[in-house]
This record gives sequence, structure tokens and C-alpha cells, in this order.
Amino acid sequence: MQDLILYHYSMSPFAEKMRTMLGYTGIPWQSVTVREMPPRKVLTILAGGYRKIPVAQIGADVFCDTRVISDELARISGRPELSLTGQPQDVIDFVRKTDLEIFFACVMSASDKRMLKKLIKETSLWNALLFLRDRIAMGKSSRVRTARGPKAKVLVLEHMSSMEQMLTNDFLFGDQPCIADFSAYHGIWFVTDLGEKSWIEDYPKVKDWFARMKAFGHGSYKTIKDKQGLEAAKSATPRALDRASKDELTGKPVTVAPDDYGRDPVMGTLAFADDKRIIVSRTHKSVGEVHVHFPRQGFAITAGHNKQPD
Ligand SMILES: N[C@@H](CCC(=O)N[C@@H](CS)C(=O)NCC(=O)O)C(=O)O
Repeated sequence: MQDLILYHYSMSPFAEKMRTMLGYTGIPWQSVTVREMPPRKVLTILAGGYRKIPVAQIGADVFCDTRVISDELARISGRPELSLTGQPQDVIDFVRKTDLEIFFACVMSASDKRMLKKLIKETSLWNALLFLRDRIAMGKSSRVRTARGPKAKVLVLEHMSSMEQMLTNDFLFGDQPCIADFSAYHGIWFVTDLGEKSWIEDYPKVKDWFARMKAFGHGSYKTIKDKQGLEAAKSATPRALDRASKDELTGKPVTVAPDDYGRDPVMGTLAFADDKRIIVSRTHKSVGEVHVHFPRQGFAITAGHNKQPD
């Protein structure tokens, strides 16, 4: 099997969720650093306009959203607890809340002048201005209502307090990490490591858990150029589907887009859809056919090619 390629940037919390899961599983990977905002030329070819980060690739299969990337890592590592599929309802509910409401509360409460200075230092003043403009535009088309200012901080503190109660073992749902630990980790990483907030000091069990999660590191990876990702897609064909698609739109032109924020549409032909996954077939002259994978939950499929999100 070809190595998994991760498209990401250092300050992205959801990318940190996957880097840490890669560290935990020990799966070797290849790293492509992308800009903090579109345009991202190679990803546009591979993922067809999906704009969120991270994106993963194995040969001619492209995985959008950490829910499907985690499914792949769970499968490769033989650790089903890293996938949301088949988890008990309390884990599913925790992950859903943590990856949306708490994620935004962490970003809103920790994004201050210091964070902006970090971004300028990491990239440039011009890039930071473009970044702010991009995120304001993204916020305008978002369907998610986010807590801001002091309310966001209250939510983060309540979350840490509830985690403090949950941590009767080394990890949130037992003595081994599961998908919930990685979902909880990336927001707290943003607040504590990037935002340099000391809020975690009041929650000693969360602090120890955070240190355990951080110790997984990012595993063993090689940095490659984005063009190598295109070559990997070109030299492969999408893997065979493991079961037939029963969706009535199968084989027809469709548009797929996230239903929350960053709702940029991806157009192609529906190769597969069930209650867990959507796979869109796309063809581009520089790579041939690729299969782009999305989770079913949180994504809308519409018939035809519609340039605007609904
Ligand atoms: N549900 C998505 C959320 C990903 C997400 O929101 N990523 C942020 C970065 S942490 C993003 O894409 N921001 C806009 C961008 O980078 O263009 C997932 O699980 O992958």
C-alpha cells in the first residue's frame, strides 16, 4: 500500500487531531504543507474544491474530513476505537459536540493579538491579512452559530471541568485512547499550546491527560512536495468498492458539500453512498480518475452540478 499523504498546515487544530492520531498509531505518513487558505492548487485538483483541512490521500483515493481520515487510520492500524463508526452513543455525542461547538469556542476564545502575531511570524503580514479576510467571508456563509468573547471562554472552561470529572482512567472513555480523546485534544492544544492560555492549570487530570496525548507526537513522516501527491494519484487507480452502492443517484452527476461551514461544493459522479460514506468519482487531466471520500453525516448530496451551496 502507498503511504498516506496528509495535506495540512501547522496551526490547524483538525490537522493536529490527525497528526497526533498518526503518532499514536505509528502509521508512516508523508506530509504536504499547504497554505492556511485557498487557493490550494493541488488540493483543488485532488479534492475538487473541498476547502477544509486536513485532507488525506492514499494513491487515487482522497479523504475529506477527519471523520473519514480516522476511519482509514482505524482500519490500517486495526484499532476500531479510532473510528466513530460503531462507538457507543455517549462517545458519538461527545465527539459531535467537541468537534463543532467546543472547537469553535476554543478558536474564538484563544484567537487574540498574540495568536495573530504568531501567524504573521509563521507566514507574513500580507498572508495574515488575507487569512482574516478569508475567515470573515467563511463566517458569513457558515450555518453554525458560534459563541464569542467571554461566552466562548466559559464554554471551554465548562468543557475542561466536565473532562476533569470524566477522567477516572488515563483516557476519557477508558485506559486506551479512542476517537473522543483525539477530538478533545485538538481544541485544548489550540488554547494551551498555540494560544498559551493557562486555563488547564485549574484541571490537574486534564493537564495530565493532555501531556499523555501530546507524548504520542506526530510519528514518522517524510516531507514531500504537493506535486508528488499528484504523481501518486496518477500512478494509481481508485481502490475497488467493497460493496455495491444502493443510492438512486449512483452513476449520476452530483454535487456534495459540507452542511455546516466551508460549504464549497465538489462536483463529480456519485460512485457510492450509504449511511456512513459518500464517494464521488472525479477526473482531471493531470491525475486521471480519483475517488473523493466524505462522511455521510454533515454532508449534503444534490443531483446535478450546482456551483453554489444551497
Ligand atoms: N469537520 C472537519 C473540520 C475541519 C476544519 O474545520 N478545519 C479547519 C482548519 S482546523 C479549516 O478547514 N479551516 C479553513 C481552512 O483551513 O481553509 C473535519 O473534521 O476535518
